[in-house]
Amino acid sequence: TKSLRETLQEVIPAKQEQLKKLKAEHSQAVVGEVKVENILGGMRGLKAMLWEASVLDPNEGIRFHGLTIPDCQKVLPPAPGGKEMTAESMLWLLLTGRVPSPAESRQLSAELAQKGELPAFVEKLLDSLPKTLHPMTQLGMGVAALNHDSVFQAAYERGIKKSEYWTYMLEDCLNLVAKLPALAARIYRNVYHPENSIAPIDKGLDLVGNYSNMLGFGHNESLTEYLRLYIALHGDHEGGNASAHTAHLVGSTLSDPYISYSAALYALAGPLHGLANQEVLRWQLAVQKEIGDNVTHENIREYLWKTLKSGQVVPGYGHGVLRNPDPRFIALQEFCKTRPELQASPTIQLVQKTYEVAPDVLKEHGKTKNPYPNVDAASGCVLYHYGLTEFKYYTVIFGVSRALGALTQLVWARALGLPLERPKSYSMDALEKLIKS
Ligand code: AMX
Repeated sequence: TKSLRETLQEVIPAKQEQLKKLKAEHSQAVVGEVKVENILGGMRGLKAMLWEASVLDPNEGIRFHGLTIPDCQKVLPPAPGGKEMTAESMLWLLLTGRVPSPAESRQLSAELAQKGELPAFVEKLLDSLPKTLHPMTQLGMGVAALNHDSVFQAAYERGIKKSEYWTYMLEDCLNLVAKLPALAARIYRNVYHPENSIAPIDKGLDLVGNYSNMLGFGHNESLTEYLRLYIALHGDHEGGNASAHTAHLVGSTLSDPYISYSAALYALAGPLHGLANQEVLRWQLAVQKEIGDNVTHENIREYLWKTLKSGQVVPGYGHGVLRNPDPRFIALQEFCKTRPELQASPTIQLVQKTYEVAPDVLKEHGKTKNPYPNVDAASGCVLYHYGLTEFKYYTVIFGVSRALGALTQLVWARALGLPLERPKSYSMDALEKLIKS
């Protein structure tokens, strides 16, 4: 059994060599062109970023180091006694490109559990915040405050060689992943259940097992397994999405991982990105409130049109890159099929029924390039069914997860010595001049 650090040390030289070769042999190769529509259209489709851990294909969805979601479900080790891949297994894959053995995955679980407690001042900071402050705002604040103990920042101040950056980054990134469950659970407890105490970290449990425990749902094996799947699946979605890109951009200034990821969380908090799962549930509950539990396809069609005609987007549908149903959505739907109690839930049935109607409505509406569901169309309903009903909190769970990919890239960016990110911008006047010249 190798440690994560040893494994990374083994794989980094080959990647550094690959980058060197790309620079030396292909620096001037053309892989696309920049059109005015890219500049005006939020850089959609522009091939302009290096991101190691995953690549998103518009039709088949995400692959993590070449592995599809079903591949990962087959090969990534679950928690002892469980079936779903763990966050640690996914993190190991993302960081190293290798599938960990069960022993390696467990060893990482033990390390994270060891590092999982929050400094007292961060607990105090969270406890002092008003309950009415959005949980995502609180999460970003807590993550930023953890930079008090950044080993990268301390080492940088001391003066270290560029080739050593990644080792300190890795240390910070593992510390942050380890502390996210305690941070996120404390926010949940403070905002929704101040009467409850928080379970201590169990050194024998995996990261999400502990998270579920600290949230107060540890007794619910189904929910814990769902959270494992959810957190592994949401871990990375290549580099251009707003949260991952933000972490990368801020990190490129050599900010430490805590403040880089804090910035990313505030990108995730927007309704077009991570807040969509909260919006989906709000939409579903509004439908149920108006129509009751026996919602027909016709009811849903009418409701979808009502949403669209009022100028709003249908949350959980559409995507910046995907052009087919999101395989993460499919994987979560499949999870529901394995449990009769989930199949009987009106909220979960509504997700399925909406899926049967919405693509045609969105096609007829004719605006979105992708009329199919993204992961957020399904992710909240299972949480809701199992009693995690505070949907303002859902994006926090996404935020716990997205750290896996965003932090992985920070380690790689430093291992590869990637530069400060600094694209060129133009005013409309300057752009017009450029077009004429
Ligand atoms: N309902 C209604 N209209 C939609 C739509 C939807 N679900 N998705 C896209 N459109 C509209 C856009 O608003 C845009 O309209 P405009 O021309 O009037 O501005 C037009 O269709 C073209 O948009 P697009 O190129 O298909 O999408 P995009 O790349 O600009 O945006 C996304 C992608 C996800 C922001 C968009 O599809 C959306 O708003 N979806 C609903 C919110 C959502 O589910 N977000 C979660 C995404 C996944 C995630 O990050 N978690």
